[in-house]
Formats: sequence, C-alpha cells, structure tokens
Amino acid sequence: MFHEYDLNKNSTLDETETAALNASLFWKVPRVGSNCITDTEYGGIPPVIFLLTSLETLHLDFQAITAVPVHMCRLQNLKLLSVCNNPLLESLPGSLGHLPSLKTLKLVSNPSLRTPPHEVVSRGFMSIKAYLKRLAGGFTECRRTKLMFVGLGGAGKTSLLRALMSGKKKTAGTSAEDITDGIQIQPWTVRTSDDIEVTYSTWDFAGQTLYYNTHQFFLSKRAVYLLLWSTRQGFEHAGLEFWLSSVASHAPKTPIFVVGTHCDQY
Ligand SMILES: Nc1nc2c(ncn2[C@@H]2O[C@H](COP(=O)(O)OP(=O)(O)OP(=O)(O)O)[C@@H](O)[C@H]2O)c(=O)[nH]1
Ligand SMILES: [Mg+2]
Repeated sequence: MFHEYDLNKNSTLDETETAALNASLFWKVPRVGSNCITDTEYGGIPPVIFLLTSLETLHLDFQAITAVPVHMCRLQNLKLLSVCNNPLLESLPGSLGHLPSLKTLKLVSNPSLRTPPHEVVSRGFMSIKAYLKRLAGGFTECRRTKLMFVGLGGAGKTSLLRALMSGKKKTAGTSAEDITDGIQIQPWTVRTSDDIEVTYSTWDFAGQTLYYNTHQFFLSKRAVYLLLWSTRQGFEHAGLEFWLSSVASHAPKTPIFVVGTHCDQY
C-alpha cells in the first residue's frame, strides 16, 4: 500500500500522500457505520445495541458513525459513552443530557461535530450536559451567521458589501484609500420577505497577498463564503483555485458563492 500511495516514487509519503493513504485505510478497515452511511435513524450504529438496556459502558471510537441517535437514551444504565475520533460524527441528541447514570462522555477528535459545538465540548462534561439539556428543552433557531468576502485585491469585495448594506443596493465604489487592511468585521441585519430578521457578521478580507498566511486562521466553518473575481481578468489569474482550496480545506462543506464583478465594463 505504501508504494501505491507514494505517487512521486521518492520512497517517502508527503502530507498529501499520507492523507490519501489514511483516507483509504479508513474505509478498508471494517468500522461501525461504514456500510450504512446514509442511515439517518441510527447514525450507522447497529440498532441491536439499543436493546442492551443494562449496558454501562459503550466505546464507539474510531468508527464511521454520523450521529449518536435519540435511541441511545434507551440505555438508562449507561455510565460511560466514548465517541472519540469519529471523523463523520455530526451530532448528539439533546436527550442524552437527561441520561440519569451518564457520568463520562468522551468526545475527542470529532472534526465534523456541530452539535454540541467545539466551544462547548472543550469546556468539559458538565458544559456538554448542560448544553444537551437546554437543547432537549426546546431551542430557538439561531439566525446569525458569518458572511465572508474573499478574493484578490481589487476584486470588489468592499464595494459589493457597501452596495448590499446600502438601502438602494448601489454604491459609488471605493477609492484608493479604501483598500482594506487586514479584516474588517461589521454586522448587517436583513429582514426577509416573511419578516424574519437574519444577522450577518460580515468579514471583509484584504485581498493583498501579504495577508494570506494570517487569513487562513479566520476561515471559519460556520459561515457562508462569497469569493469575488473581476471578470476583466481571466479566471485563471483571479486566484479562484487558491481561495477554493483554502476554504475547502479549512471549512469543508461550507457554501461558497463565486461572484463575478466588473461585468458593467464590457
Ligand atoms: N466598474 C466596476 N468597478 C468596480 C466593481 N467592483 C469594484 N469596482 C471598483 O474596483 C476597485 C476596487 O474595489 P474594492 O471594492 O475596493 O476591492 P476589494 O476587493 O475590496 O479590494 P481589497 O480591499 O484591496 O482587497 C474600486 O475602485 C471599485 O470602485 C464593479 O463591479 N464594476
Ligand atoms: Mg476591500
């Protein structure tokens, strides 16, 4: 297998080759969940486990499960649940917070986990439990998200943002002294046609390559991306590939809208 993934035949595996080998091994080694990745009811866990109502300890580490389902709450004697290193795990049910005997919940290295969010997981068991209990008690939708404007310098990120935020959806554009420095963050609240308020935290990234290394730290997962390019340039010179791969590697599965600007100049 080593030779199969040593694509450039230099007898070492670089970062990309090691990642490809790891990804292939993930599916080759039998794992709970890998045969039923689309199982929305049990998250890939064999349903028979939820009949073991006396079970006290359950380790589901290094598996391919996508969710811990509500059925887990049938295991009323469960004291320890370990779901570490599950790269596909996205959510835990709120009702898990009410399992009476649960004293330990291990949730390390689950990069896709959104519920509970990483900020809560890093604070430990009591915080996770409190979060899950609140979730079970009903929740209101959070209508806040980040709107990220990325692309080369001069693509029109600041201009588009100003146009969107202005009442008439128009702007006179920007002048030389408006070149963005670092990242400019400001809130933008929009009222939808059904009278619902959505608040965006807009992140206007400077397009100069000087900032590219530090920008990487701010490419958040919970965001919508607008990747701008000036159609006056050929798309191959517009940095699209750089930004698409940066966003895809730091924030996989997040939506990216590619927006062409300067179309009025034809
Ligand atoms: N004609 C035309 N001019 C545009 C358009 N979008 C932006 N501009 C102009 O292009 C220039 C650069 O626009 P900015 O919005 O500052 O570009 P930016 O992407 O924010 O640039 P950085 O802050 O350096 O990353 C300004 O002079 C804008 O007025 C467009 O769609 N049409
Ligand atoms: Mg700008």
